[in-house]
Amino acid sequence: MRAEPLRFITFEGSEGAGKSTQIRRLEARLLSLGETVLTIREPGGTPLGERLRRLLKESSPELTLSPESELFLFLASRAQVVRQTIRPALGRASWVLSDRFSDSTLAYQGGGRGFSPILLRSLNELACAGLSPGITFVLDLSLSEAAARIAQRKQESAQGDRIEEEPPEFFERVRSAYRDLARLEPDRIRLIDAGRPEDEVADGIWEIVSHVFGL
Ligand code: T5A
Repeated sequence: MRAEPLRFITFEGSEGAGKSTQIRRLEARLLSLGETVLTIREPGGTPLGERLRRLLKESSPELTLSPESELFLFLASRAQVVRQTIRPALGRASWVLSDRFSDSTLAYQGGGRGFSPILLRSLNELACAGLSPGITFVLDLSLSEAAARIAQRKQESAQGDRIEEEPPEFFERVRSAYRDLARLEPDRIRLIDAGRPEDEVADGIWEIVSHVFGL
C-alpha cells in the first residue's frame, strides 16, 4: 500500500489563473471537516518573506533587480518559510496550503528567465531542505483569459506589479514550463483546466484531494 502523501498542498500557475481563489475554497472545505489548516503564500509566510515580497513585487525605476538577485530573494523567502513556518506546522499535524512554492522558481526563473533547471533544482533543494509538496495543482489558463482577469482586477486596484509587466512571450514560456513539469511528475503535479467556472474548478480539486487523502 502506498503511504499517504504529505499534507502539504501547493497551488501554482500564471498570474490570474485563480490560485488564491481556489486555495480559499480548499481551505474552507478542510476547515468544515474540522481539520487544522495553515494557508501561506510565497514569497511570504514569515515577517522576512513578507518584506521580500514587497521588494520583489514593487515596480519602481529606482529599484532594479538583476535576474540573479531576483532568484536569490525568492529562495531566501523560501528557505525561511520552510524552516520557520511549514515544517513546524506539518509537525503539529496541520495541513499546509501554499499559494506558490518551489515550482514557481522552475517555471518563472527557469522557463521565464532561462536559468538552468539543474541549477534551480539544486538551489531549491537547499532552500527547501528536501521538503516537497504532497500534491501540487497547476492551474492552467490561456494567456488571453489570464490577461482579461488581470485587467478586470486592475480596474479594482491600480497597484503595479513588476513581473506582470513582462511581455506575453515570458508568460508563454512560464506556462509551457509548468506543463512540462506536470508531464515530468504526474503523480505529484496535477494540471487543472482553470478556464472553467470557479465552482467546477473547486469541485475538481476537491475530488482529487478527497481521493488522495481518503477524506
Ligand atoms: N514568483 C514567485 C517567481 O517568479 N518565482 C518564485 O519562486 C515565486 C514564489 C508572485 C509573483 O512572483 C513570481 C510569480 C508572480 O509574478 P503573486 O501575487 O503571488 O505574485 O501571484 P499572482 O499569480 O500574481 O497572483 P494573482 O493574484 O495574480 O493570481 P491568482 O491568485 O492565480 O488569481 P486570483 O485567484 O487572485 O484570481 C484572479 C481574478 O480572477 C477571478 C478572481 O475573482 C480574481 O478577480 N477568478 C475567476 N474568474 C472566472 N473564472 C474563474 N474560475 C476564476 N477564478 C478566479
